[in-house]
Amino acid sequence: MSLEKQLQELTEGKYKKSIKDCTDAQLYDCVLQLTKERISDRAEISGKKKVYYISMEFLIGKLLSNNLINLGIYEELSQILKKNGRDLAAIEEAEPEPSLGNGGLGRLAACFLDSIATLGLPGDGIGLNYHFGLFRQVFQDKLQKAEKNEWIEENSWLKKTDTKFEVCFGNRKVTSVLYDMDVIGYENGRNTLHLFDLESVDESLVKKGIDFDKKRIDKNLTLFLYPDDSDEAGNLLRIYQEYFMVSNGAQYIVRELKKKGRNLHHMDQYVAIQINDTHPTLVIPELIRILTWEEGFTIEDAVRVVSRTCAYTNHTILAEALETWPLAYIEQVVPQLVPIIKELSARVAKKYRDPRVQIIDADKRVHMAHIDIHYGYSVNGVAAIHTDILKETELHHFYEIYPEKFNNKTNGITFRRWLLSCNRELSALLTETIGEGYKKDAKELEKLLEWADDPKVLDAIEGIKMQKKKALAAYIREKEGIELDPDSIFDIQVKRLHEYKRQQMNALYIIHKYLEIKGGKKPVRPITFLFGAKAAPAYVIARDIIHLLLVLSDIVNHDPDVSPYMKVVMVENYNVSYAEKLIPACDISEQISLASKEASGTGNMKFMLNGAVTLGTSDGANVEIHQLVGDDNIYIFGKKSDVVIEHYAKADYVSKNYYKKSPVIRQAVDFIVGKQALKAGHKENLERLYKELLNKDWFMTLLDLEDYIKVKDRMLADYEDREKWKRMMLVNIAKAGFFSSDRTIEEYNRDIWKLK
Ligand code: 26Q
Repeated sequence: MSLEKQLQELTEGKYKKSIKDCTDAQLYDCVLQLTKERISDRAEISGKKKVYYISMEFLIGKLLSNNLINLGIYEELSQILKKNGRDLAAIEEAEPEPSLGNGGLGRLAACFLDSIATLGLPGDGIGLNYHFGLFRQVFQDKLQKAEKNEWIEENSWLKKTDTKFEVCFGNRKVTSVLYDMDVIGYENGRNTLHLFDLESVDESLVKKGIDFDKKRIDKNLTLFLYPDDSDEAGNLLRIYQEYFMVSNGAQYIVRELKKKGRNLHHMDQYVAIQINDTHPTLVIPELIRILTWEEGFTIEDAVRVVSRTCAYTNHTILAEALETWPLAYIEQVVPQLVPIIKELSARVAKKYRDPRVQIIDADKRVHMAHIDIHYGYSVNGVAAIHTDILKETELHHFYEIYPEKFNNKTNGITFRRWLLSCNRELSALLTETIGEGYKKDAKELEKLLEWADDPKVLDAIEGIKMQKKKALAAYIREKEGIELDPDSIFDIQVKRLHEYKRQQMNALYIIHKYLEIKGGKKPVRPITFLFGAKAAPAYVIARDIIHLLLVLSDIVNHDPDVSPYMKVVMVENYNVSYAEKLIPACDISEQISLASKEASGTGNMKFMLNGAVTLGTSDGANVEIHQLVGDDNIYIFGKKSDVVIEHYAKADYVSKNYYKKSPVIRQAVDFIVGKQALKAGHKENLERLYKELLNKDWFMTLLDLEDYIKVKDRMLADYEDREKWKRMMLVNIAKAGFFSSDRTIEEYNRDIWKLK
């Protein structure tokens, strides 16, 4: 049936209306239905061996555009709607965004599912169906407030299945229900994301904000996703969630193997399980439990085959983010796993005396990563520098035992979402210039280098950037009520709020600029500073930094001496959809984490691909971006990771010394508790932040501040050399091919999963 006819039948059947007469919401509902029907025609990807990507987070974003693109019907549908006086973009606005992830780790899982299906590899996701996901952020009185994000509608991408499992906790038994979402490859077949839910979940437990009765496990288990902070991580509920996920996942995998008639003793020939950070670690003892208790395996056999099946990815070296749980907690939540964890720990203790590699430590805490490393067959970091640091410092003692397990898999992003979908204009220009090949083979983007001196192509890239800046300005006018000048430089920092990511350093630069302008030193061209970030509700300093940014936005934007030259905007509830609008409009991409702390970063790749130039430290994948584009096409500043690591080792960084030494630093820091700021903001928050910077500054903001100011000023000046800047944009786009998640997944498959 033709696409138009199919849509017509749907609108007539469901709403007794023509395409022209439906509301946007009704049309969205019909297009959703149509897309689901088209997806179900696609063949399921199959093969002898399958990967299960287990993750507490899948930050999938809205799915309509992506699914239409991957089905190859985006353009056609867009034309049909246009002919009927309708606009696909307006219809997409009606789709709610699921917030099933915190940030990078969850978004990576979503990009990986897209690439696995695109490459035609059999691979499913296993996760949880959080009813309210991560909280929705609103600003009140210049403070972050958390509300629930309701995203599940009557008709959605979720398909309820008949699959149910029982999950036993120490004090009760619960039943799960499985919801599936199709994952469609780009011009390829279909895999599945399995999201487990609690049958007895009760949304009415949530009263106001995001508060709910933490004790009602049978009702609350799948209500919310935990924010990525360490303060609240001690909560038992997180362990309940983790076990609920892995128990369902393990049961699902074993059931599927049996259905296919596979010999479980050879599980590793049919299945690879990729453990996304330590959060799903309990899948290892859970599988061992199932195999020994229910399948009659000896413990030897169970341990052997599970260890050959599970592989672990590390996403952080922040000590405070590494999961360790008191054994007593695990005893309370899943007593049935305790004898197994003790056995696994005893085997390690028998072989290795080093206390640093034990599973259960002297304080009776269980180190999740240690289970993964001893009882998995692969350990990977997510960028070259990150993997090197793991080997040399953080996990050095493990590297000495198992050098063969360690490998690097530099992260990637799916170009379907982060180029074809969010920047159709740029993608059309690329197709016109270098052909379609880059859509399937991202390396072909390098062909663009042949046009590096072609004024027509360079101007076209610049023109598209302007178009995207105008579109963002219009969106921000509507959403935030702030007017932006598209001729100004758009400087953007969007990512989770964390001290190591150093949004506070960017804020200090803004203060510095503000004071310069007040002193009569006007920039040649106005600058727009854009931020987007959620802070974990229990992370006090992170919330204080948001407060400072909102205070600065108020002061700067309302100062008639200054606002013609600079604006500061902190967008509310930054999420995937917002990212898709911000990233294509960016001139300067802020990637300013303290060297050694950002495992990889993936936003940096998205900005580069869309023609932004990076201002960054030698951290995470910035290092590889630098190598690819060369010194002339990136702005690197700040102390290198070896220097930073040495400061930590010697504990010799004293932020006050930097404050005392430099008048520029002093002025900027003092502004936080100056008259103006205190008038616009809250004393308590601002003073706390001020003291933190002066007395602690754990992530060494003041160490790099002067260099940051210097390099950022040089970058702003270079922006005026339009020929140079346009060329930098082009080189960044051309060199971004390496960061396609298709490349990353090919490497996972080649080195770890070995599916085909
Ligand atoms: C742990 C225990 C209890 C509650 C929550 C958590 C928790 C949840 C989420 C801990 C960490 C996270 C998320 C981590 C994350 O997003 N890491 C990022 O992963 C990206 C993909 O590899 C990297 O690019 C980023 O550098 C890294 O910060």
